[in-house]
Amino acid sequence: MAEYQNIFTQVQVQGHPEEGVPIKDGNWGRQGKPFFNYWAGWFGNAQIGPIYLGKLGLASLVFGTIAILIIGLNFWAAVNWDPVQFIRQLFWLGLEPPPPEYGLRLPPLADGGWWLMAGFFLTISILLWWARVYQRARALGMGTHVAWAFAAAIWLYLVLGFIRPVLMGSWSEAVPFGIFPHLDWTTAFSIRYGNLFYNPFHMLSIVFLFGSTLLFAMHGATILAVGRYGGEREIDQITDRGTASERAALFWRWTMGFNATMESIHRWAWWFAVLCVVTGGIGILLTGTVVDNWYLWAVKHGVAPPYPDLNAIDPNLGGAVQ
Ligand code: 07D
Ligand code: 07D
Repeated sequence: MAEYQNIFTQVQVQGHPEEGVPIKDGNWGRQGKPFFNYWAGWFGNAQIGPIYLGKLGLASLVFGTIAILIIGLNFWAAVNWDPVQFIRQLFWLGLEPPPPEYGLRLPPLADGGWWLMAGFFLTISILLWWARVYQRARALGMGTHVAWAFAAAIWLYLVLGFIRPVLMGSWSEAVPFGIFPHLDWTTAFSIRYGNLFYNPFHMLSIVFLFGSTLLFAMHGATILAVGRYGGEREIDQITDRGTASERAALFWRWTMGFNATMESIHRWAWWFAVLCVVTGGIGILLTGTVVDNWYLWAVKHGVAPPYPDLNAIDPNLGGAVQ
């Protein structure tokens, strides 16, 4: 009985390494001699490699490496090239965007120029990786769902670091590079614009974030629970509904009156994940461009009750009491 209470993969099948389907002419070959790793087998497939690098993959890695080098060297310079301090302070080091006086102009390197350059290279790298994801899916005759989900995340990334700063007319609006500095930016952004909790798109984004984890837990748990009937062979279960699929569906229909299907649960998952960043991007785009203070916006629209006068201070009015 207990063997079916599976959390980690317990059965590892190892045969000859699988090279994968042949690729059409004109594409690169696959790199690396495949090997097996026992620990990889606990979490996924025990076979590591070969990997398809390709022109896009290589170009993306080159641009990404340049971005990381610019960021890393700036961090290191900030601690006077001391390697020990670099490691100790790594989480606190930051590469900041240019100050507001430069607007969208090119700033000197030491005054945000490096930030602009790193952002440029990072963005190229991410876009190239997106194209690679798209092309690899097409080459395998798959749908491009992964690429479009990734595009949704890139939308939020571009809103945060490019589209909104351009609309606001200043690079200084963008996010700094750095572990804690980017968290400080996130808090400062919320405070500056009157508390992001009152932004309805932040609310929606949270719904989809929390919803994604809930759906992921429900789906993962359900499939593991019917593992003894081959439930994880999901495609078989869609085309030839076996007892695993029937039981999984009945479980939810009997528990909550409604059940997803073997196919639709993956559409639920895709949409929840995608909508988290799509709604989030809309929320950030509206902030400072259309709405200057989400708390006051919420009061105006009957979302939040007006607090006693003394508590509502609008930072945009230099701290004047509303
Ligand atoms: C688990 C897949 C693996 C990915 C990982 C991230 C880097 C950055 C760069 C030192 C789930 C790799 C990280 C390559 C190294 C330098 C310069 C994905 C998984 C492990 N954040 N954020 C993190 C990014 C924003 C926020 C962690 C990126 C916004 C909060 C990590 C972006 C806002 C918290 C990180 C980005 C925001 C974090 C873990 C880009 C609002 C945390 C991420 C490109 C959305 C958490 C110390 C993770 C933390 C955290 C990376 C953008 C808020 C460093 C790359 C501006 C509140 N963010 N973030 O697991 O522990 O993602 O921070 O937009 O609490 Mg962030
Ligand atoms: C960042 C998409 C871009 C990432 C890409 C990845 C690499 C690395 C490396 C593989 C994450 C590129 C990857 C380069 C490759 C390797 C190794 C997705 C990103 C392309 N908030 N908040 C959100 C909550 C507060 C604030 C979203 C909760 C406060 C700001 C989410 C709370 C303040 C922003 C969310 C809370 C505040 C957000 C992010 C609770 C701070 C955003 C969704 C309970 C004091 C972002 C509309 C996401 C957004 C965002 C959750 C509180 C500020 C739902 C649960 C009130 C400024 N918040 N938040 O998936 O979209 O991000 O807002 O308190 O910008 Mg928030």
